[in-house]
Amino acid sequence: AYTPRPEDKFTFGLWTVGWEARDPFGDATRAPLDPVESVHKLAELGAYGVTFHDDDLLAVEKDRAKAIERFKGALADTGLKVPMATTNLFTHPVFKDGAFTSNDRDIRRYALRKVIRNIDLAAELGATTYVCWGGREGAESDGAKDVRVALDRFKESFDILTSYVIDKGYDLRFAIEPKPNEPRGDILLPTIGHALAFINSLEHPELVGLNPEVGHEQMAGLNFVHGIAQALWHGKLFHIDLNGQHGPKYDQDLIFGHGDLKSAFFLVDLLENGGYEGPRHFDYKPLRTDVDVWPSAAANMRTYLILKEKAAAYRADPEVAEALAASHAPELARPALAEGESLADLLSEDFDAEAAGQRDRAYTRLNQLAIEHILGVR
Ligand code: GLT
Ligand code: MN
Ligand code: MN
Ligand code: MN
Repeated sequence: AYTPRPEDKFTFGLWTVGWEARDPFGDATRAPLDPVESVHKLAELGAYGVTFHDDDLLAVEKDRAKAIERFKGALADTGLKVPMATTNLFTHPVFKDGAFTSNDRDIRRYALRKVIRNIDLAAELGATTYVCWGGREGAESDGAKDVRVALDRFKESFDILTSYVIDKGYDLRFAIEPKPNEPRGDILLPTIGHALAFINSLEHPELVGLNPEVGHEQMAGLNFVHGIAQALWHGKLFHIDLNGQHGPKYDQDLIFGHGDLKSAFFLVDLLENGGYEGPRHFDYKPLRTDVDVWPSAAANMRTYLILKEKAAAYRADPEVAEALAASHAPELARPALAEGESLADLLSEDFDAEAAGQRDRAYTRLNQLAIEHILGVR
C-alpha cells in the first residue's frame, strides 16, 4: 500500500537527490550525480516525474546540447515526465545582488535571457509550470534598495515572461516560490500572502500562481496548511514544494514529514481533499551525512502515502464526525444571510451573547483524535 506508483504523481527536483551537500561551513560530501542516473533511479522508485534548473542538466556533461540529448534519452527510456522546470538565478556571482531586481540593468536583461532559454526547453519537454524562486532578490540593509522600485522591476520581469509565453503559444504558467530569508538577509515576496498580493498587480495575473514550500512558510513562523488553503481559495496553488522543517531557523529542507509531522498530516489531508491536482513535488535535501541518497528519496514518498492513508482514516472515523458536529463545524458553510433574508432581518434579531459565550467546542477531542491516528493507535 505504501509503494509509490506514477499515478501518485510524485516528482523530484534533480537538485534534491543531486545535492552534493556543500554548506556554508563545509565542502561537498558527495560526488555530482549524473541526471541520467537520477531519472532512472527515480523511475525505479515509482516517481512520476522529474524537474530541473537549467544548470542542473550540466552536472556531469558540460556541453548543453549533449546534456539535453542525454536527458531526453533517459526520459524516453523510463517514461518519466517533466511537469515543471526552473532557472538557477542564484549560484553564479553575477546574481549576488539579485537577478530580476539587480540594480544593474544588464544583469536583469541577462537573467531574462537565461530564463527564456530554459522556458523554450521546458515547453519542449512538456512542462506546464515554470517556477520562479527569487532567492537572491533582496537585501541585507533597508537602505540598500528602494523596495518599491525593486517591485516595479520584479513586475516588469513577469510581464515580459508572461507575454513571451503567450506569444509563443506555450501551455505554461508561472509559479512564484516565496521564502522569507536565506540566502539574502531579507528576500522580496517573503510569504504566500505577499506573493498573492503582488500577482494582482501583474499584466497577466491568470498566468502567475504559487509554488509554496513547507519549510519556507514555517521559517517565517506561519501555518503552512492555512497558507495552502488560502492559495487554493484564490485558485493560485499551481505547484507545491514538500519537505520538512523545525520552526524558524535555517532552511532545513528535511524529508517530508521529518519536521512538523502533525502539520504534514493535515497538509496531506488538504491536498487530497482540497482540489489540488498537480504533482506532489519534493524539494528536500538528503542529509549531509548520507552517502546513498536513494533511501531518503523513497522516504518522502512512503511518508506521504502513509499520511494519506491516515488522513483518510481520520476523515472516516465516526468519532471525528461527532467531534466536528459538536463543534458546529458544518454551520461555517452557511452564509450569514440566507436566501431571501435581508440585512434588516439580521439587524433586528434577538441574540443572547452570554449564553452563546458558554457554548462548547470539541477541539481538544478533535486534536487528540488526529494525534492518535498519526500515532497509529486508532
Ligand atoms: C533552491 C531553493 C528551492 C527552490 C529551487 C527552485 S532552488 O534549491 O532552495 O527552495 O525551490 O529554484
Ligand atoms: Mn527550502
Ligand atoms: Mn531548497
Ligand atoms: Mn523549493
